[in-house]
Amino acid sequence: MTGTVITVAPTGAEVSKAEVAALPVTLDELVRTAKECEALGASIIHVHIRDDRAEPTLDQGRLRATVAALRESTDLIVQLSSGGAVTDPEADRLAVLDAGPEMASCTMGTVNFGDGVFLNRWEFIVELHTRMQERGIVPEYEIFDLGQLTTLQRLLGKHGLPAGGHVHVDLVMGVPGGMPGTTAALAACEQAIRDLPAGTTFSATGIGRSTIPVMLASLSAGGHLRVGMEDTITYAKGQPVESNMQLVARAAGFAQLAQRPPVTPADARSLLGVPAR
Ligand code: KMH
Ligand code: ZN
Repeated sequence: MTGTVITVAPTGAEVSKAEVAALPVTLDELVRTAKECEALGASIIHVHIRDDRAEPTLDQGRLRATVAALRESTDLIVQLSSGGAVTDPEADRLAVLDAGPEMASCTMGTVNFGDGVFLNRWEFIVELHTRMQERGIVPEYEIFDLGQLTTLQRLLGKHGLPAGGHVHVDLVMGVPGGMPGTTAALAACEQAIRDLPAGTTFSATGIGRSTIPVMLASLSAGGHLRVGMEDTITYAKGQPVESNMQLVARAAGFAQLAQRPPVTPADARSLLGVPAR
């Protein structure tokens, strides 16, 4: 596997539409973004949705409509966030799986998250993991701190491999409260990933100004990339991000320079154990 899986995380739950007008929050905006990012090299879309007031929501009807619209309009792997916003109750986060995504995120521990707490109790993690196993939904294990890789090792040891049999983690670096977005921290994670099942893959994203160091470190360590306005709203010092497409284009350019060009959604499915469409 020499190519790069590029995930776009276009919206998230934290950025305010009032402050960042380019943030895609309606279904139309999301679908248009998805199509354009696919054309630029993205193969996965990590989805958070918003309500009519552009506030984060886990409304089941909207989630289902979003999955259907993205599948209809693109070939991207649709990965729903089970993380939601820090205020979302566990029951609503589990119910995200009812919307029938191909993939969903599954965070490996509690972490301070700016002024909030992103709560992920062990029992909740086990429930998410086993429900995904039962339903054939492929998890992306979200890692905010080094020790969460050990939690993942414990989870797999006690409860078995995920649907599809392949383990894929995403290092979310530079969250205030989590690990820093540095080459040293990424290298420590890469070392710990070697203790996970053979063939485990990883992607990485750096929040805010750590986006470029993390992207370069991940490419050099054989990792994949996640970019998007969920994680980064400043393109360069004093220059706001214009669109998710701008971030995907930059990631695809770096991947090309690293001689690890973006892979297609079909190739990403085969790498990650997601059934072909
Ligand atoms: N919005 C964060 C509290 C995920 O999508 O799984 C959690 C998050 C992780 O974004
Ligand atoms: Zn997310």
